[in-house]
Amino acid sequence: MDEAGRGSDGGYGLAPGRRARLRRLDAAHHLHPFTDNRELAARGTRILTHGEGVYVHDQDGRRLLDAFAGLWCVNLGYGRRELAEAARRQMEVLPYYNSFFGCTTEPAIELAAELARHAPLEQAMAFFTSSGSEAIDSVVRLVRHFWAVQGKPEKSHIIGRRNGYHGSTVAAASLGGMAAMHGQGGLPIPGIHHINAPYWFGEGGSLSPEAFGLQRARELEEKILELGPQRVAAFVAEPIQGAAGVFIPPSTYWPEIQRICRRHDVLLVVDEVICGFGRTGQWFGCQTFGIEPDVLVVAKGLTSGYLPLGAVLFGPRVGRVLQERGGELAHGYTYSGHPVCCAVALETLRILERERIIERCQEDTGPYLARRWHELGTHPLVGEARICGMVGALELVPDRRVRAFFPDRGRVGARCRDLALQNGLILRATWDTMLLAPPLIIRREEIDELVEKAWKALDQTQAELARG
Ligand code: PXG
Repeated sequence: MDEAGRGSDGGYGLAPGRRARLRRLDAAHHLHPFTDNRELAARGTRILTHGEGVYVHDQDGRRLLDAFAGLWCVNLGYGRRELAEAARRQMEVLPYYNSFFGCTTEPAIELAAELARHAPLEQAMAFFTSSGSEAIDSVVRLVRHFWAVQGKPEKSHIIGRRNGYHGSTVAAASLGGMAAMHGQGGLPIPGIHHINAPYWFGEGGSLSPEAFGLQRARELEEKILELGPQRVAAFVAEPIQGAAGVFIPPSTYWPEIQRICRRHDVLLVVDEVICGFGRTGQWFGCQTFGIEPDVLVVAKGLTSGYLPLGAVLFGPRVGRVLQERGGELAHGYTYSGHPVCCAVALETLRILERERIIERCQEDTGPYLARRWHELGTHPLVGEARICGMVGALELVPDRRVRAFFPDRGRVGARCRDLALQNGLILRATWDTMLLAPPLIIRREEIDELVEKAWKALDQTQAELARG
């Protein structure tokens, strides 16, 4: 790297002195989320400096293909000037006003209406938050309120899934089914229950995917009957479980869940924080899986990750009750309907439509990515390659003829992730499952590069395993 910090591949990194100073300050003053902070302080953090398209650049001026869209969110890719422009315009006109006390702003109104136009809900009503976690917390409070104002305060229990991920606030982490998260901070809170996930590769045993999907869906009915349907407010689930390892459910799963929720009058809340806005090849995961939810939760791709924004979208049944019989909603955030975030979301939705990005994923890049991803499925280290639209996973296994994990789960996945990074590719690992969620704007030649680099990382991982 030269004095200006120009790296070998032409990207601008950080000059060595500045890089060292930033790392020192980071280690001294910054606690990182989902990170062993002692280990990180010793190693030194990786500092990303800028990005364009599907690439980000790091402190050393290395250009990395981001096959994980930041954190499942930068769907339009990096460096979109229109989004920066939308934020700048709104900041100049009106940087902030609240949606309390009978007020709101133009972008909040327009965005609520646009979301209602796109969402697979009739006459949707939006409640805005700053994140997916806050949106899930809002769901917990507002669905309980929905039943309470109809004279059913006891209909308050909420069912989620083991290894589901719905965020990190107290209610969202409780509703999620991550054991490590429940182990910190005294979770889960009361009134939250979990059933097993439709993770066929890991837990399907000798059942066919279809039979297994039905079996796992019927756990919901058992749980509802155990608690008593009159006490169950809602079931909350991701169309595809993302953070857990991209669990794409068998085809039998969602129709059965839908039937069970209807039969027992339990609200179906679908967490579209990852799946929403094109990730599964349609606007919403609900559409991909034919789900008709009562409530839908969005964040991440809503602004392509450019600003923090989430929303709960209520279908007519719940929305109307909250509006007409909910009284004063004793719930809300300073930044509910933040005009700058809403302006950026509006521009994000406009770009998705104008550039036909979701259609392109559906008709062209999605099928191409699927074909190339399945090629990775033939690698000797891979037990299964699965993909739905622009989200996928590879299961790394010791013997690809058997659906069984490595004994020391997580080590091989972490190694493969690190080797991919050395090759200039950002992939995420959950245990030994490699996860894929590139920006939706990824082009065919970038998909080729992604697959080539992933294959190389798999080869290198396998070579290391062979050496023992
Ligand atoms: N629901 C789902 C389905 C998510 O994936 C949230 C809610 C919470 O959103 P916020 O905006 O509060 O983070 C998420 C977030 C990972 C990882 O390791 C995934 C998420 C967040 C952090 C890490 O894959 N998803």
